[in-house]
Amino acid sequence: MRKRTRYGSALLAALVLALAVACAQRPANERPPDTPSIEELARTEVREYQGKNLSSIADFRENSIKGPQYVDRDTYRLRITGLVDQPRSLTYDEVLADRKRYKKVVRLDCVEGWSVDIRWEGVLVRHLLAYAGVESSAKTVILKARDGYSTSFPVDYFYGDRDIIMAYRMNDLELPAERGFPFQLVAEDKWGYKWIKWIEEIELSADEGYRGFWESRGYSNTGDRDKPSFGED
Ligand SMILES: Nc1nc2c(c(=O)[nH]1)N[C@H]1C(S)=C(S)[C@@H](COP(=O)(O)O)O[C@H]1N2
Ligand SMILES: [Mo]
Repeated sequence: MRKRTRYGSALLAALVLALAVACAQRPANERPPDTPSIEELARTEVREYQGKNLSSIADFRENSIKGPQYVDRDTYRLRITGLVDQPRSLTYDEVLADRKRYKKVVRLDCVEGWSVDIRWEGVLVRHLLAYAGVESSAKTVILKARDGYSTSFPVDYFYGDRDIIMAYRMNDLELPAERGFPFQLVAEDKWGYKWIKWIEEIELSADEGYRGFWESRGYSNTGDRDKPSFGED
C-alpha cells in the first residue's frame, strides 16, 4: 500500500516535471491555446480619434520573417546592452513602471504598398537609453527581436524632434502577439521594416555600418519613408 503511494507520487512528480519542461520549451512561434484571434480582439479596439478614423489592428498584413511570436509576459526581459554605463534587464512591468506614457497617431507604411494609421501608446526610447546611460562612443542603436529579426538607427534618431516611442498598446488595446507583444518600435518617418516587433534587446554599438535583417538584404539602412526603400544606401 505504502509502496504504491510512493510510486504514485513519484509518477505525479515526473508528470509535473515533464509538463513544466514541455511548457518552458514551447517555441515562441507556437500559438498558446487560449490566445484570442486578431478578429476577436478587433471588436474591442478604438477606431476613431479626434474625429479621424483609425485603421484596425486586423488591417496589417502579417508577413513577419518567422510568423507571429508568442512571448511569455512572466519570463520576458528587455535587455539594454553594449556601450552603456549600466547594462539593464527589465521585466515587462518594470519597462512600464513610473515611465511617462506617450500616445500618438502614427502611420506605418510597408514597402509592399499598404499603410495603417494607428493610435499608439508607449514609452520614450530615450528614457530607456538614459536609464542604462549611453556612452559617448556609442553611435548606433541596434534593436533585436525574439524571431532573430533586427534593425538599427543612429543614436541621434532618438534625440531628434520626434518623440520616438516603443509601443505596448495600440488603439487602446494591449499589443496582440501578432502585432509585436510586448513591444513594437514606432519608427516615425521610417519604412515598416524599421518598426521592429517583439523587441527584447536594445544594444548600443560603435558600428556605424551595422545592417539589420532587411537592410543586409538590400533595403535602405536609413529606411526613410520619403526615399526609395531599396538600394540607395
Ligand atoms: N521582429 C520582427 N519585426 C518586424 C518584422 C519581422 O519580420 N520581425 N517585419 C517588419 C515589417 S516588414 C513590417 S511592414 C512591420 C509590420 O508588420 P506586420 O504587418 O507583420 O505586423 O513589422 C516590422 N517588424
Ligand atoms: Mo514591411
